[in-house]
Amino acid sequence: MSTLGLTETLAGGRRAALPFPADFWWGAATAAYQIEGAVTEAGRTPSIWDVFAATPGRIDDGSTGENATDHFHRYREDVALMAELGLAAYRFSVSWPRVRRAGGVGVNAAGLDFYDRLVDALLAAGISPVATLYHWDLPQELEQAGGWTNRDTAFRFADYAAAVAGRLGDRVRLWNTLNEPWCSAFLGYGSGGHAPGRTSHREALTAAHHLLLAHGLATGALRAAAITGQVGIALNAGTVRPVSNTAADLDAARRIDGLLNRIFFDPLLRGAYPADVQADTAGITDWAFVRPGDLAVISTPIDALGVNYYQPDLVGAAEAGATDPRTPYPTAQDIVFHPTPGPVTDMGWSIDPTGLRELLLRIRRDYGDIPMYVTENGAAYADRVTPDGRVPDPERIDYLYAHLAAAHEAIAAGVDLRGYFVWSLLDNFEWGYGYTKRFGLVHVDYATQARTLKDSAHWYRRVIAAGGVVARLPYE
Ligand code: IFM
Repeated sequence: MSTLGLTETLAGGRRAALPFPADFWWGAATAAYQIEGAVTEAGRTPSIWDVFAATPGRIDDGSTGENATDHFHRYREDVALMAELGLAAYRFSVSWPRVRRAGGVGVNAAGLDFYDRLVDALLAAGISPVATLYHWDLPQELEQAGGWTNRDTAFRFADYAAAVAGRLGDRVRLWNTLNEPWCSAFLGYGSGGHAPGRTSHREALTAAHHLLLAHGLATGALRAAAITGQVGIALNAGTVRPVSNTAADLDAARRIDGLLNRIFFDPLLRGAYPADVQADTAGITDWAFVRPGDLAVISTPIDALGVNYYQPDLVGAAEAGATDPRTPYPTAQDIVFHPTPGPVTDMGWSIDPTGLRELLLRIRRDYGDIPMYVTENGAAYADRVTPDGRVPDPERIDYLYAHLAAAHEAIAAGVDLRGYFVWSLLDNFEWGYGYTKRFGLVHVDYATQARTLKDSAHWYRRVIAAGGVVARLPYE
């Protein structure tokens, strides 16, 4: 990676106020269930999200991903939008229920055909394909067999990874085995806010381990398939801050950091679970699900780490009655999450780019100089198309500007950051919030499926063209 200098001259004689390395991947990300629709086409089988979303009361607006943004049929139009933005890379997820055949015997070639066409379209547009193998859409059949609490699911995932690698392994440039396994485990099996909606802290911890095992097995399967790209995982890691320096608040921050970050980083990058997390959760599980050899599989070296960052956490010891009874954190019954002072997005998430810089530096300090990508970062706002056909979203431009500036600082401080993916390319199905939250660079009218570039998309196009952040202001 080149050393950054503020006076670096960019191609065409233009200067970027915050220039990034010349080979930096400017990207955008999506996930299958959030955009594809076409849930019964080409042999796709049901996923846990089809079942969860169809359950009354689970999704704020009562919607599902049945049609979503119809990307399954409109992917060529969407790739053309990516090309218009000048994206260097596009991170999408492969839907396991599209690739798995009912009953689990063999592979659904028609499902793989879709991703084959997508990857070819990306390459034809000069965009590097980045594939995530699991972005939360477990085949429902596997959930009926125990889901991620069943160790066998990890082995089925490795089979699936091998099948996808057999088809796309010659063209995908970067693989993410899993997206945000914390959400799959602790929201899916702990708080129940995500599919499959189970509420057992013991099951959540079991699921976390089996997800990690699945990652390690899949990493081996990808490499055995002689893929040409790199392998990594995308974690929703966070910066956890104590609300004060009292011993109780410091301990609350240690425990949340353990259950959000170290429970994944340590086995992946050090080959061991953190002893304090195991001790803290000893009353919930005996960790017997960790079998001899598992940690060696989980710590199979990866090429790059993906970091999904949205906001920091501010935590402290709880006052009586202040805790969230449905906390996803197994040992957080006496911990409270405080709002970080300052502005928030439409999700109510605090806007604090210093958390991103801190997180990237912390990973490097504690786990070594591993190549990293910001695999997700972005903000939801209540965007509207104006009568003149524009979508003004100055807050999103501010958010992206500030986080890119933080990423730039991290690179300048020595972090080997190789790319940045805006979440998201398109407005989409935001899980439990349905279609009520808009994260896209591109506005989607769900009635007509019309796509409109928001001001932030025009701004991002200029950033990409200049190779760095040129201005905080909207586009010219
Ligand atoms: O939409 C999600 C995405 O699927 C995973 N990371 C966070 C995003 C915003 O909530």
